[in-house]
Amino acid sequence: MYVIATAGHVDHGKTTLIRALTGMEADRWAEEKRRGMTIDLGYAWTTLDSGRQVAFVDVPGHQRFISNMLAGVGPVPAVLFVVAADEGWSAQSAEHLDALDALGVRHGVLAISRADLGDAELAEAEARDYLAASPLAAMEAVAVSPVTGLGIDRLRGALDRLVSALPERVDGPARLWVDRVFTIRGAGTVVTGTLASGRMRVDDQLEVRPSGVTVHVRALQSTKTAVSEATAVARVAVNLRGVKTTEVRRGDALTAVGGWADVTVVDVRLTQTEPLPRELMLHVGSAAVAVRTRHLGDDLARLVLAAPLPLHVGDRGLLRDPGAGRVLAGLVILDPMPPPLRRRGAARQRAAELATADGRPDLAGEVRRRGAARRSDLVAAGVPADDARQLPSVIVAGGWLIDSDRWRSWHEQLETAVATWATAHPLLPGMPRQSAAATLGLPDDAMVDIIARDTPSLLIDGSGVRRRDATPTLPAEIERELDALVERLTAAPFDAPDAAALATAGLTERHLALAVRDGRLVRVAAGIYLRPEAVDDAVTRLAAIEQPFTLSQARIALGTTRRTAVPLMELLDRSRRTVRIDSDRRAVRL
Ligand SMILES: Nc1nc2c(ncn2[C@@H]2O[C@H](COP(=O)(O)OP(=O)(O)OP(=O)(O)O)[C@@H](O)[C@H]2O)c(=O)[nH]1
Ligand SMILES: [Mg+2]
Repeated sequence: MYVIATAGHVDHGKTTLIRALTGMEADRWAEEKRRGMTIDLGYAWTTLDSGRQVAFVDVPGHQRFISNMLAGVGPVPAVLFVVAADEGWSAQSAEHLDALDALGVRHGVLAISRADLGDAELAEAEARDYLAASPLAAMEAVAVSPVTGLGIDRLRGALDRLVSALPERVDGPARLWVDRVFTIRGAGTVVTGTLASGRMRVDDQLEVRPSGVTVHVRALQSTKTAVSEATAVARVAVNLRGVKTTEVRRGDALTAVGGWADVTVVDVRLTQTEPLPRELMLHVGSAAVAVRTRHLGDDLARLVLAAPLPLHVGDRGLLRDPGAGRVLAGLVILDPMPPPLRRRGAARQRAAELATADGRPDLAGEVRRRGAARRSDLVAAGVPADDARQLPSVIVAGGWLIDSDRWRSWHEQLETAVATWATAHPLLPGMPRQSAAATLGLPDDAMVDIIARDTPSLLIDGSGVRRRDATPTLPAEIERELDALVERLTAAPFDAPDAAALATAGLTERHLALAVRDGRLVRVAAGIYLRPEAVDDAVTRLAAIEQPFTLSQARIALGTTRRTAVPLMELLDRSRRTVRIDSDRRAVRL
């Protein structure tokens, strides 16, 4: 199926022409019929001579309903532009052309309508003047009059040629821009919209954005016919399970899970270079969202959205000033997840980074600009990452795609950072992840692990990153106290000093932990340290007494107190040197 939107000034004959082409009435509301004027979007369809099916989204021409017009045109790639022969080019002809221009619509047919009432040739010539500078300049024109039947067959032929130039389908994750929501008794919530990319099937799981509600497709219809699958671009009615009608509205999108993200900040290339007013409306698809603009330089700007939208690199939109009633610029999304601009000069630097970006997703370029990015984030931003492994400049590691130059320099920077850290903190076991991530400016703390594990000279564990050959040095007076402690434990192997004695000697947990790491002590329990030899020594002594033995007999054999004997015996149990016979007796394992 192909989808075409109408465009043109109020009363120029759009709806009448759609009726002549399809036999369907696009004005759905009683008020529209009474006033003879389109207020909201209308839908109709027909099959052309080639057998191709075309659905029309008929828009209102009246200036007051421009938002509805934009919601209709936003997701649609082609236009039936209607100008009345008797009235000629008019205010909303110009406004609609501005909108189509801004959205980059390049495919269209010009219908010079009401040809029975005026000079069609003159009207066409005039229209061509206005169209000359637009991407629609070369569209085919047909003079028509639904009243006399003039030109309708020629118009059908022109529409056939128009759609033959359109892509048969638009791939990518599904995104349907919602324009209508209603309830069908017995079936529940139905939304209709233009499926602008991807496909939908019955039973698919989808997300409603921006609400985030997860829904299932209960049934699908296209042109009032039940289908099991619809592919973009198409007009689709989706019967949903899992959502109330009050939870979806025009401007929302139904999206494939994992294919899209909630975007609130975008960097865009505009169709003009003038600085923009600060507050504008952004129109994309069927959505309209207030934005704050920030000029980055030349034709580049950053937009901060008042509400999130599912946007991809390359999406087209337009900025409108509702106060002035004017389309100010068209735009293409260059980056739907841009970095924050914090430092002075960051905007200019950002503009330089985006200088060559054109809205076509470029995986290597995206990874280079970011240094590193999660594969899933890139995919949700509209940058397919399937060939990441084929790109020489991209390293694939742990769900991340990393630029190879950045990867190398991060290795060097991490080694330097760890060395600097070790000098500044001789007693700490390693540089904490967060400090390392902050020093290198990494996008995520977990990246420290990925880099450290790939650096032969570094080790990473629960305490952080350190050099593999690191030997933290203790202050001289602490060394002396440790020597004294070891000497004391050599003379009396099981007479572990208590907490007070350790504190008096100035030995902290951290000092003792380093001595343990160096193999000078073992930690039996919190605050209880012995020489490593004491463990074997204890086993030998215990093996020499009668088996099994009680805790008290063990304590006597070792010449120690309960305070040391209890945790020491537990240590021997844990290391399977002794075995518990019952609640108070053990034996040495042979
Ligand atoms: N004589 C004649 N009248 C026409 C022709 N096309 C449309 N009209 C009349 O022009 C008036 C406006 O037609 P519509 O089709 O409602 O115009 P529209 O462009 O849909 O108007 P909006 O939706 O309000 O923007 C109606 O009274 C039509 O009957 C035509 O070819 N010849
Ligand atoms: Mg109409």
